[in-house]
Amino acid sequence: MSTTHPDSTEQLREAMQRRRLIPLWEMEAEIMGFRPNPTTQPWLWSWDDLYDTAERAGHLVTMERGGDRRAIALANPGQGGRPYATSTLWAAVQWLNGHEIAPAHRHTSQAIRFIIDGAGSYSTVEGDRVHLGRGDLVLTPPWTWHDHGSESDERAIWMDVLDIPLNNFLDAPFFEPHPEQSQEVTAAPDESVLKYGVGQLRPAWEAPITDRSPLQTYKWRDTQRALANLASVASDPFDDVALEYTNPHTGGPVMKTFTCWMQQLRPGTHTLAHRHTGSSVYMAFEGHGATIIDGTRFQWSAGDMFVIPSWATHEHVNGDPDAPALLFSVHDTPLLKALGKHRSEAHESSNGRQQVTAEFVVGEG
Ligand code: 1HN
Repeated sequence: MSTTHPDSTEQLREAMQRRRLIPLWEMEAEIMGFRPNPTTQPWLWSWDDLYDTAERAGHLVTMERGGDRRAIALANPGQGGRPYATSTLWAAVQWLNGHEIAPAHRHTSQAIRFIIDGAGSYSTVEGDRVHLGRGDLVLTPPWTWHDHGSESDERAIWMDVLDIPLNNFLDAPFFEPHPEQSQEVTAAPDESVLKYGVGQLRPAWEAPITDRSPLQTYKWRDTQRALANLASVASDPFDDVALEYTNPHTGGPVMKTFTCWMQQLRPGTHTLAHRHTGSSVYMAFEGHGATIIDGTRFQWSAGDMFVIPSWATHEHVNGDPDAPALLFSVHDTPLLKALGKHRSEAHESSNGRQQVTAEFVVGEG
Protein backbone atom coordinates (compact mmCIF):
# COMPACT_ATOMS: atom_id res chain seq x y z
CA MET A 1 0.00 0.00 0.00
CA SER A 2 1.40 3.40 -0.95
CA THR A 3 1.85 5.94 1.82
CA THR A 4 1.16 8.84 -0.59
CA HIS A 5 -2.29 7.32 -1.39
CA PRO A 6 -3.56 5.81 1.85
CA ASP A 7 -6.42 3.47 1.20
CA SER A 8 -8.84 1.69 3.53
CA THR A 9 -11.47 -1.00 3.11
CA GLU A 10 -14.00 1.69 4.03
CA GLN A 11 -12.85 3.86 1.11
CA LEU A 12 -12.86 0.82 -1.16
CA ARG A 13 -16.42 -0.02 -0.13
CA GLU A 14 -17.56 3.54 -0.84
CA ALA A 15 -15.83 3.55 -4.20
CA MET A 16 -17.54 0.28 -5.10
CA GLN A 17 -20.90 1.65 -4.01
CA ARG A 18 -20.47 4.77 -6.19
CA ARG A 19 -19.38 2.61 -9.10
CA ARG A 20 -22.27 0.16 -8.61
CA LEU A 21 -19.95 -2.73 -7.90
CA ILE A 22 -20.50 -5.34 -5.18
CA PRO A 23 -17.74 -7.64 -3.91
CA LEU A 24 -18.50 -11.36 -3.77
CA TRP A 25 -16.84 -11.68 -0.35
CA GLU A 26 -19.71 -9.74 1.28
CA MET A 27 -22.57 -11.46 -0.56
CA GLU A 28 -21.48 -15.00 -1.25
CA ALA A 29 -23.96 -16.81 1.02
CA GLU A 30 -26.80 -14.63 -0.26
CA ILE A 31 -26.29 -15.33 -3.94
CA MET A 32 -24.89 -18.86 -3.72
CA GLY A 33 -26.81 -20.76 -1.05
CA PHE A 34 -25.87 -24.22 0.15
CA ARG A 35 -29.47 -25.24 -0.51
CA PRO A 36 -32.72 -23.64 -1.78
CA ASN A 37 -34.24 -21.06 0.53
CA PRO A 38 -37.36 -19.96 -1.37
CA THR A 39 -39.38 -16.92 -0.36
CA THR A 40 -42.48 -18.75 -1.64
CA GLN A 41 -44.37 -20.13 1.35
CA PRO A 42 -46.45 -23.26 1.69
CA TRP A 43 -50.00 -21.86 1.65
CA LEU A 44 -53.63 -22.85 1.12
CA TRP A 45 -56.70 -21.02 -0.19
CA SER A 46 -60.07 -22.53 0.73
CA TRP A 47 -62.73 -23.25 -1.88
CA ASP A 48 -65.26 -21.32 0.22
CA ASP A 49 -63.10 -18.17 0.03
CA LEU A 50 -62.26 -18.69 -3.66
CA TYR A 51 -65.87 -19.31 -4.65
CA ASP A 52 -67.29 -16.47 -2.56
CA THR A 53 -64.75 -13.99 -4.00
CA ALA A 54 -65.28 -15.12 -7.58
CA GLU A 55 -69.07 -15.06 -7.22
CA ARG A 56 -69.00 -11.50 -5.87
CA ALA A 57 -66.66 -10.45 -8.69
CA GLY A 58 -69.14 -12.06 -11.11
CA HIS A 59 -71.78 -9.60 -9.93
CA LEU A 60 -69.59 -6.52 -9.61
CA VAL A 61 -66.93 -6.71 -12.31
CA THR A 62 -67.79 -6.54 -15.99
CA MET A 63 -65.66 -8.11 -18.69
CA GLU A 64 -64.27 -5.36 -20.87
CA ARG A 65 -61.27 -4.96 -23.09
CA GLY A 66 -58.28 -4.36 -20.90
CA GLY A 67 -59.55 -6.66 -18.19
CA ASP A 68 -60.31 -9.53 -20.58
CA ARG A 69 -60.57 -12.22 -17.88
CA ARG A 70 -62.39 -12.30 -14.55
CA ALA A 71 -59.53 -14.16 -12.90
CA ILE A 72 -58.51 -13.83 -9.27
CA ALA A 73 -54.93 -14.84 -8.57
CA LEU A 74 -53.42 -16.66 -5.62
CA ALA A 75 -51.01 -14.18 -4.01
CA ASN A 76 -48.42 -16.14 -2.08
CA PRO A 77 -47.42 -14.16 1.04
CA GLY A 78 -43.78 -14.84 0.14
CA GLN A 79 -44.10 -13.07 -3.22
CA GLY A 80 -43.93 -9.52 -1.86
CA GLY A 81 -47.48 -8.50 -2.76
CA ARG A 82 -47.25 -9.72 -6.35
CA PRO A 83 -50.09 -11.90 -7.67
CA TYR A 84 -47.85 -14.97 -7.92
CA ALA A 85 -48.53 -18.40 -6.43
CA THR A 86 -44.85 -19.38 -6.71
CA SER A 87 -41.73 -17.82 -8.25
CA THR A 88 -42.60 -19.38 -11.64
CA LEU A 89 -46.37 -20.02 -11.56
CA TRP A 90 -49.42 -17.77 -11.64
CA ALA A 91 -52.63 -19.51 -10.56
CA ALA A 92 -56.17 -18.26 -10.32
CA VAL A 93 -59.83 -19.03 -10.12
CA GLN A 94 -61.77 -17.66 -13.10
CA TRP A 95 -65.50 -16.96 -13.28
CA LEU A 96 -67.47 -16.56 -16.51
CA ASN A 97 -71.12 -15.48 -16.25
CA GLY A 98 -73.77 -17.13 -18.42
CA HIS A 99 -73.81 -15.75 -22.02
CA GLU A 100 -70.59 -13.86 -21.42
CA ILE A 101 -67.53 -13.77 -23.68
CA ALA A 102 -63.92 -13.54 -22.49
CA PRO A 103 -62.46 -11.90 -25.63
CA ALA A 104 -59.86 -13.43 -27.93
CA HIS A 105 -56.19 -12.58 -27.42
CA ARG A 106 -52.79 -14.23 -27.42
CA HIS A 107 -49.69 -13.99 -25.28
CA THR A 108 -46.30 -15.60 -24.87
CA SER A 109 -47.17 -16.91 -21.42
CA GLN A 110 -48.36 -20.48 -21.75
CA ALA A 111 -51.57 -21.41 -20.00
CA ILE A 112 -53.79 -24.25 -18.92
CA ARG A 113 -57.27 -24.23 -17.48
CA PHE A 114 -58.72 -27.05 -15.43
CA ILE A 115 -62.49 -27.00 -15.42
CA ILE A 116 -64.32 -27.12 -12.10
CA ASP A 117 -67.78 -26.50 -13.60
CA GLY A 118 -68.08 -25.90 -17.34
CA ALA A 119 -71.85 -25.27 -17.32
CA GLY A 120 -72.35 -24.81 -21.07
CA SER A 121 -69.16 -22.84 -21.72
CA TYR A 122 -66.52 -23.31 -24.42
CA SER A 123 -62.93 -22.36 -25.21
CA THR A 124 -61.64 -21.73 -28.71
CA VAL A 125 -57.90 -22.15 -29.24
CA GLU A 126 -56.54 -21.42 -32.74
CA GLY A 127 -59.92 -22.00 -34.37
CA ASP A 128 -60.63 -25.26 -32.50
CA ARG A 129 -63.65 -24.93 -30.18
CA VAL A 130 -64.27 -27.35 -27.32
CA HIS A 131 -67.12 -27.52 -24.86
CA LEU A 132 -65.88 -27.44 -21.30
CA GLY A 133 -66.89 -30.11 -18.82
CA ARG A 134 -65.88 -30.73 -15.21
CA GLY A 135 -62.40 -32.24 -15.03
CA ASP A 136 -61.35 -31.26 -18.57
CA LEU A 137 -57.85 -29.82 -19.03
CA VAL A 138 -57.50 -27.24 -21.81
CA LEU A 139 -54.14 -26.05 -23.18
CA THR A 140 -53.17 -22.65 -24.50
CA PRO A 141 -49.62 -22.96 -25.86
CA PRO A 142 -47.59 -19.74 -26.24
CA TRP A 143 -48.89 -17.19 -28.77
CA THR A 144 -52.09 -19.07 -29.63
CA TRP A 145 -55.36 -17.14 -30.05
CA HIS A 146 -57.90 -18.08 -27.41
CA ASP A 147 -61.28 -16.92 -26.19
CA HIS A 148 -63.90 -18.35 -23.88
CA GLY A 149 -67.66 -18.04 -23.98
CA SER A 150 -70.86 -19.27 -22.45
CA GLU A 151 -73.96 -20.49 -24.25
CA SER A 152 -76.01 -21.12 -21.12
CA ASP A 153 -77.67 -19.16 -18.32
CA GLU A 154 -75.23 -20.55 -15.79
CA ARG A 155 -71.81 -19.36 -14.69
CA ALA A 156 -68.69 -21.43 -15.43
CA ILE A 157 -65.73 -21.66 -13.08
CA TRP A 158 -62.24 -23.02 -13.58
CA MET A 159 -58.63 -22.91 -12.39
CA ASP A 160 -56.03 -21.11 -14.53
CA VAL A 161 -52.29 -21.63 -14.38
CA LEU A 162 -49.80 -19.61 -16.45
CA ASP A 163 -46.03 -19.16 -16.36
CA ILE A 164 -46.41 -15.36 -15.95
CA PRO A 165 -43.75 -14.91 -13.20
CA LEU A 166 -41.18 -16.78 -15.27
CA ASN A 167 -42.12 -14.91 -18.44
CA ASN A 168 -41.73 -11.59 -16.65
CA PHE A 169 -38.47 -12.65 -14.98
CA LEU A 170 -37.11 -13.44 -18.43
CA ASP A 171 -38.34 -10.07 -19.76
CA ALA A 172 -40.20 -11.94 -22.49
CA PRO A 173 -43.86 -10.92 -22.20
CA PHE A 174 -45.85 -10.14 -25.35
CA PHE A 175 -49.62 -9.71 -25.56
CA GLU A 176 -51.96 -8.95 -28.45
CA PRO A 177 -55.72 -8.50 -28.50
CA HIS A 178 -57.55 -10.16 -31.42
CA PRO A 179 -59.36 -7.71 -33.74
CA GLU A 180 -62.64 -9.60 -33.14
CA GLN A 181 -64.20 -10.41 -29.79
CA SER A 182 -64.42 -14.10 -30.74
CA GLN A 183 -62.11 -15.71 -33.28
CA GLU A 184 -63.57 -17.68 -36.17
CA VAL A 185 -64.14 -21.38 -35.49
CA THR A 186 -62.34 -23.28 -38.27
CA ALA A 187 -62.23 -26.82 -36.87
CA ALA A 188 -64.99 -29.36 -36.27
CA PRO A 189 -66.30 -29.40 -32.68
CA ASP A 190 -63.74 -31.14 -30.42
CA GLU A 191 -61.57 -31.79 -33.50
CA SER A 192 -58.25 -32.23 -31.68
CA VAL A 193 -59.84 -34.73 -29.29
CA LEU A 194 -61.31 -36.70 -32.20
CA LYS A 195 -58.03 -36.69 -34.15
CA TYR A 196 -55.49 -37.22 -31.37
CA GLY A 197 -57.48 -38.23 -28.29
CA VAL A 198 -56.51 -41.91 -28.42
CA GLY A 199 -52.84 -41.20 -27.82
CA GLN A 200 -51.34 -44.45 -29.04
CA LEU A 201 -52.97 -44.04 -32.48
CA ARG A 202 -52.19 -41.18 -34.89
CA PRO A 203 -53.62 -40.18 -38.31
CA ALA A 204 -51.44 -42.23 -40.68
CA TRP A 205 -50.84 -39.40 -43.16
CA GLU A 206 -49.53 -36.97 -40.53
CA ALA A 207 -46.10 -36.71 -38.92
CA PRO A 208 -45.91 -36.57 -35.12
CA ILE A 209 -46.48 -33.09 -33.69
CA THR A 210 -43.61 -32.37 -31.34
CA ASP A 211 -43.35 -28.59 -30.87
CA ARG A 212 -46.55 -28.58 -28.82
CA SER A 213 -49.23 -31.06 -27.89
CA PRO A 214 -51.60 -31.88 -30.78
CA LEU A 215 -54.35 -32.39 -28.19
CA GLN A 216 -56.06 -29.17 -27.17
CA THR A 217 -58.24 -30.74 -24.49
CA TYR A 218 -57.78 -33.73 -22.20
CA LYS A 219 -61.33 -34.91 -21.49
CA TRP A 220 -62.19 -35.97 -17.97
CA ARG A 221 -63.62 -39.33 -19.05
CA ASP A 222 -60.19 -40.32 -20.46
CA THR A 223 -58.30 -39.13 -17.38
CA GLN A 224 -60.75 -40.94 -15.12
CA ARG A 225 -60.36 -44.19 -17.05
CA ALA A 226 -56.56 -43.96 -16.99
CA LEU A 227 -56.61 -43.33 -13.23
CA ALA A 228 -58.85 -46.32 -12.55
CA ASN A 229 -56.69 -48.53 -14.79
CA LEU A 230 -53.44 -47.45 -13.17
CA ALA A 231 -54.87 -47.78 -9.65
CA SER A 232 -55.68 -51.43 -10.40
CA VAL A 233 -52.02 -52.30 -11.10
CA ALA A 234 -49.44 -49.80 -9.81
CA SER A 235 -48.66 -46.86 -7.53
CA ASP A 236 -45.75 -44.71 -6.37
CA PRO A 237 -44.64 -44.52 -2.70
CA PHE A 238 -44.47 -40.69 -2.72
CA ASP A 239 -47.46 -39.83 -4.94
CA ASP A 240 -49.64 -42.95 -4.99
CA VAL A 241 -51.62 -43.21 -8.26
CA ALA A 242 -50.26 -40.23 -10.19
CA LEU A 243 -50.64 -39.51 -13.90
CA GLU A 244 -48.81 -36.86 -15.90
CA TYR A 245 -50.70 -35.35 -18.84
CA THR A 246 -48.47 -35.73 -21.89
CA ASN A 247 -48.10 -34.73 -25.51
CA PRO A 248 -49.21 -38.08 -26.99
CA HIS A 249 -46.66 -37.80 -29.81
CA THR A 250 -43.59 -37.22 -27.63
CA GLY A 251 -44.55 -38.57 -24.20
CA GLY A 252 -43.26 -35.27 -22.80
CA PRO A 253 -45.07 -32.68 -20.68
CA VAL A 254 -47.93 -30.61 -22.15
CA MET A 255 -45.94 -27.38 -21.78
CA LYS A 256 -42.23 -26.56 -21.96
CA THR A 257 -42.20 -24.69 -18.68
CA PHE A 258 -44.65 -26.73 -16.59
CA THR A 259 -46.37 -30.07 -16.42
CA CYS A 260 -49.82 -31.14 -15.17
CA TRP A 261 -50.80 -34.13 -13.08
CA MET A 262 -53.96 -35.81 -11.91
CA GLN A 263 -53.46 -38.11 -8.97
CA GLN A 264 -55.62 -40.39 -6.95
CA LEU A 265 -54.85 -41.03 -3.30
CA ARG A 266 -56.53 -44.33 -2.69
CA PRO A 267 -58.65 -44.73 0.47
CA GLY A 268 -56.43 -44.86 3.56
CA THR A 269 -53.23 -43.86 1.72
CA HIS A 270 -50.43 -42.10 3.56
CA THR A 271 -47.48 -41.55 1.20
CA LEU A 272 -43.81 -41.34 2.10
CA ALA A 273 -42.28 -37.86 2.36
CA HIS A 274 -39.76 -36.41 -0.08
CA ARG A 275 -38.55 -33.11 -1.45
CA HIS A 276 -37.40 -31.87 -4.83
CA THR A 277 -36.45 -28.65 -6.53
CA GLY A 278 -39.27 -26.87 -8.35
CA SER A 279 -42.56 -25.45 -7.11
CA SER A 280 -46.12 -26.78 -7.43
CA VAL A 281 -49.71 -25.58 -7.24
CA TYR A 282 -52.42 -28.11 -6.34
CA MET A 283 -56.17 -28.15 -6.45
CA ALA A 284 -58.11 -30.75 -4.47
CA PHE A 285 -60.59 -31.98 -7.06
CA GLU A 286 -62.56 -34.63 -5.18
CA GLY A 287 -62.66 -35.96 -1.63
CA HIS A 288 -60.67 -34.69 1.29
CA GLY A 289 -57.32 -35.29 2.91
CA ALA A 290 -54.16 -33.51 4.00
CA THR A 291 -50.70 -32.64 2.75
CA ILE A 292 -47.92 -32.21 5.31
CA ILE A 293 -45.43 -29.58 4.13
CA ASP A 294 -42.27 -28.96 6.18
CA GLY A 295 -44.01 -30.27 9.30
CA THR A 296 -47.25 -28.28 8.90
CA ARG A 297 -50.48 -30.12 8.10
CA PHE A 298 -52.58 -28.52 5.35
CA GLN A 299 -56.02 -30.05 5.49
CA TRP A 300 -57.93 -29.83 2.21
CA SER A 301 -61.25 -30.70 0.62
CA ALA A 302 -62.65 -30.31 -2.88
CA GLY A 303 -61.84 -26.95 -4.50
CA ASP A 304 -59.08 -25.90 -2.08
CA MET A 305 -55.83 -24.78 -3.76
CA PHE A 306 -52.40 -25.00 -2.16
CA VAL A 307 -48.73 -24.41 -2.90
CA ILE A 308 -45.65 -26.55 -2.25
CA PRO A 309 -42.47 -24.47 -2.61
CA SER A 310 -39.20 -25.78 -4.00
CA TRP A 311 -37.31 -28.19 -1.73
CA ALA A 312 -40.15 -28.33 0.85
CA THR A 313 -40.60 -31.82 2.30
CA HIS A 314 -44.10 -33.10 1.61
CA GLU A 315 -46.34 -36.14 1.93
CA HIS A 316 -50.03 -36.73 1.18
CA VAL A 317 -52.71 -38.36 3.32
CA ASN A 318 -56.15 -39.66 2.46
CA GLY A 319 -57.46 -40.72 5.85
CA ASP A 320 -60.86 -41.76 4.50
CA PRO A 321 -61.05 -45.58 4.46
CA ASP A 322 -63.81 -45.62 1.83
CA ALA A 323 -63.43 -42.74 -0.65
CA PRO A 324 -60.51 -41.89 -2.94
CA ALA A 325 -59.21 -38.30 -3.02
CA LEU A 326 -58.17 -36.63 -6.28
CA LEU A 327 -55.56 -33.90 -6.69
CA PHE A 328 -54.91 -31.87 -9.83
CA SER A 329 -51.51 -30.18 -9.86
CA VAL A 330 -49.09 -28.10 -11.91
CA HIS A 331 -45.30 -28.34 -11.48
CA ASP A 332 -42.43 -26.40 -13.03
CA THR A 333 -40.36 -29.62 -13.20
CA PRO A 334 -39.77 -29.54 -17.02
CA LEU A 335 -37.96 -26.25 -16.58
CA LEU A 336 -35.67 -27.60 -13.86
CA LYS A 337 -35.00 -30.78 -15.80
CA ALA A 338 -34.20 -28.94 -19.03
CA LEU A 339 -31.74 -26.70 -17.18
CA GLY A 340 -30.02 -29.47 -15.24
CA LYS A 341 -31.33 -28.17 -11.91
CA HIS A 342 -33.67 -30.97 -10.88
CA ARG A 343 -32.83 -32.76 -7.63
CA SER A 344 -34.92 -34.90 -5.31
CA GLU A 345 -34.43 -36.88 -2.14
CA ALA A 346 -36.50 -39.06 0.15
CA HIS A 347 -37.13 -37.85 3.69
CA GLU A 348 -34.94 -39.60 6.20
CA SER A 349 -36.76 -40.79 9.29
CA SER A 350 -37.57 -44.19 10.76
CA ASN A 351 -40.93 -44.41 8.97
CA GLY A 352 -40.09 -42.14 6.01
CA ARG A 353 -42.61 -39.52 7.15
CA GLN A 354 -42.48 -36.18 8.95
CA GLN A 355 -43.41 -35.20 12.44
CA VAL A 356 -46.42 -32.87 12.34
CA THR A 357 -45.59 -29.77 14.37
CA ALA A 358 -48.27 -27.29 13.22
CA GLU A 359 -51.68 -27.08 11.61
CA PHE A 360 -52.33 -24.49 8.85
CA VAL A 361 -55.38 -22.36 9.58
CA VAL A 362 -57.07 -20.56 6.67
CA GLY A 363 -57.40 -16.84 7.13
CA GLU A 364 -54.45 -16.38 9.46
CA GLY A 365 -51.27 -14.58 8.47
C1 1HN B 1 -55.61 -15.41 -19.88
O1 1HN B 1 -55.63 -15.32 -21.21
C2 1HN B 1 -56.44 -16.33 -19.23
O2 1HN B 1 -57.30 -17.27 -21.21
C3 1HN B 1 -56.40 -16.43 -17.87
O3 1HN B 1 -58.32 -17.70 -19.42
C4 1HN B 1 -55.56 -15.64 -17.13
C5 1HN B 1 -53.90 -13.88 -16.99
C6 1HN B 1 -53.12 -12.94 -17.59
C7 1HN B 1 -53.15 -12.80 -18.96
C8 1HN B 1 -53.95 -13.61 -19.73
C9 1HN B 1 -57.40 -17.17 -20.02
C10 1HN B 1 -54.74 -14.70 -17.74
C11 1HN B 1 -54.75 -14.57 -19.13
